[in-house]
This record gives sequence, structure tokens and C-alpha cells, in this order.
Amino acid sequence: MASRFIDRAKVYVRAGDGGHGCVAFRREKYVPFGGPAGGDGGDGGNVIFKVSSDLNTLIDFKYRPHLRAAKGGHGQGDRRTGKKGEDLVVKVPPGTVLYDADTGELIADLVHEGQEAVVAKGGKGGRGNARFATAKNRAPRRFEEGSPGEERAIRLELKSIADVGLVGLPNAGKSTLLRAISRARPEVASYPFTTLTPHLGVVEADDEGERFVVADIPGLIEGASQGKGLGFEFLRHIERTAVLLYVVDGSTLSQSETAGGPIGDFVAVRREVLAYSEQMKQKQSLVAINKIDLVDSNEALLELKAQMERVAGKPVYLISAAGKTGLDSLIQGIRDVLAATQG
Ligand SMILES: Nc1nc2c(ncn2[C@@H]2O[C@H](COP(=O)(O)OP(=O)(O)OP(=O)(O)O)[C@@H](O)[C@H]2O)c(=O)[nH]1
Ligand SMILES: [Mg+2]
Repeated sequence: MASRFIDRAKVYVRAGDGGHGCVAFRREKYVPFGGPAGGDGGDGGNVIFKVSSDLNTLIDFKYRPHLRAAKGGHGQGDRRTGKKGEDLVVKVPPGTVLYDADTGELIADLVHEGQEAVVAKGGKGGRGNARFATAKNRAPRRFEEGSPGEERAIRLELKSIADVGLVGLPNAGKSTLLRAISRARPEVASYPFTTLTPHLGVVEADDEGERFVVADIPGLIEGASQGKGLGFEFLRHIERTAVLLYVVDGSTLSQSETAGGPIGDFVAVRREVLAYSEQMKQKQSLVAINKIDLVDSNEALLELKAQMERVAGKPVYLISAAGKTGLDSLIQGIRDVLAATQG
């Protein structure tokens, strides 16, 4: 299934109305006029948007443009309060910015996993007649209606979809790397084309809250720009990232001589990426040689690094995504490049 990557949406949200207060009287044997016993209405549910890194596009909103939270229940006799309307919690991907569609006002910038914003408040439940009894009026028939839930149109924008795009052959370990450096959970498997849709992960780059967003896309193969494989179409998802990170499988170094090895793989992927668009040529990039845990010779690795640096003309990092080695300096390297592109 080809998934569409949607980065803008407009939705109409409506919080639940508050329930009405109730007018009721106690009915007791031998008591001609029981006291007022109408309970309050329950509050209406809120509409809440909440970040979940399970999502990476706004596509769900295309199919669900109207979102409503539940109404509060009406009050009942015996002073029973109406049930509170359940909140409607709507998941959005990290990096979703919410605006009031009518005024343009910024409502929230939702970045962190679990971060949430109440976008429409539920109405208050009305008071029942039990609350209006006074010494003078022991049998009030007065009650309040619940107030209506807030209603508004909201524009969602998935901003800076990612800062860094991962590119590489299928099986290079892109998804493993994203899992190792963020809380995103793209599938990982030992066969090519495991990743079929883009995934985003937020990398916490330091303790001061600096972070960047990394996009994992399906692997690219030679001839991708002529339509081979899957990956080419997905390059558009990283067209707006500031930085590309080439992920190269370093373990092919110790395998047969048949393929081009890590250098040949890098050159092939870079050719496809640059064939995609002029924009790709403007991007800063870095190279990570992955799976170094599978290479026995340290000497061979350093040799490969030096060679790769000559061919790529960029910083090259030796990492093991699975073994979580070399990741701190890679993250630091990405930060430096990002800082340079922003500054
Ligand atoms: N030994 C070792 N294996 C790794 C490492 N990184 C990834 N792998 C393995 O390589 C295989 C492919 O990893 P993925 O992360 O799915 O690769 P991918 O680049 O996302 O692949 P596609 O989604 O198909 O493009 C899996 O079996 C991983 O467990 C590593 O650092 N060391
Ligand atoms: Mg993958």
C-alpha cells in the first residue's frame, strides 16, 4: 500500500456540552413535600491533541475532519450528578503545530512524546435544583442548563518534518539507527525493504532540551531514480530536511568482493539521491559506516574511514547501531552540521 504523506490538515473540533441540571424532589412516604433533589449535570469532555511518535503524517485527519468529545450526562434525581463526558484524545505526530484556523492564532507547538494541548474545552454541567434551595424557597424549580462545549476550526501543520534524513541501501541499518537514537519504533528485519513508509524520531541531543528530528525512509537501490525499488518516491519526504545522513553497511567490507563494498554502496546511493532534485545537491551531509561490530580488523575499518572521507568529502563516523557504539559522536556531529546550516 502506498501511503500518502500529508503535512497539512484542517479539522473541526467540538468539545462536549455540559449536561443540564435536574429538577427533582424527594418522594418519601408521609412527607408531603420532599426537598429538592435534582443533581448537577456532568461537564462535557475536552478535545485534546497529544503527541505520539507512532504517527508521522497528518493523513488520518483527511479522513476524520470532524472530531467531537462526549457530552456530559444530565443530572438526575436523588442528587445524582450526571456523568462527565469523556475527553477525546487525538494523536498527532511529533512536530505538529496547531493554529486557530479563523484567527491564525498559534495554539500549541507539539514536539515531545506525550505532550498535549486542550484545543476545545468541554462545557460546564448546569446545577440542579438541589443547589437552589434557600430558607425562603424550599422547593425551587430552578436549574441551569449545561454550557455548550467549545467549537473551533484548527489548522495543523507538520513543521520541519525532519532535520535529518537517513538514506542508504535496504538493510543498511537505518531503522535500527533511528531506534537506537530516538524513541521511534520503526520495524527492523534482516531482509531488504522492511521500511515501507517514512518514520520520524526525535533525538534528544543534550540535557538542555536540544533536539532534532530524524526521518527514516525506505532503502534506495541502484536505479531508484528510474523507478527501481521503492525508495525514490520517498525522497520527497526528506526534501525539506537540512541534512542527509548516509548510512552504509560496513560489514560488506569483510564479505565477498563481488559488490562494490561500502564505498561502492555509498557512491551508488549518493548518485540516486542527487538525481532526485536540485535541492538534494544543496544539502549538507554526513556518512555513517554501520555494523562495525561485524568487522574484525580495526585497521581495515580505519582504512575504510579514510577512504570514505576522501570519496565523500565529508565527515565519516564509524558506528554500530545494533551495538550502540559511536552514536554519541555521531549525534554531536549532526548537531554541529545542523548548527552550521541554521547559523
Ligand atoms: N550486527 C549488526 N547488525 C545490524 C546493525 N544495524 C542493523 N543491523 C541489522 O541489519 C538488518 C537490517 O536493519 P534495518 O534497520 O531493518 O535496515 P534498514 O536500512 O532500515 O532496511 P530497509 O528498511 O529495508 O531499508 C537487521 O537484521 C538489523 O538487526 C549493526 O550495527 N550491527
Ligand atoms: Mg528500515
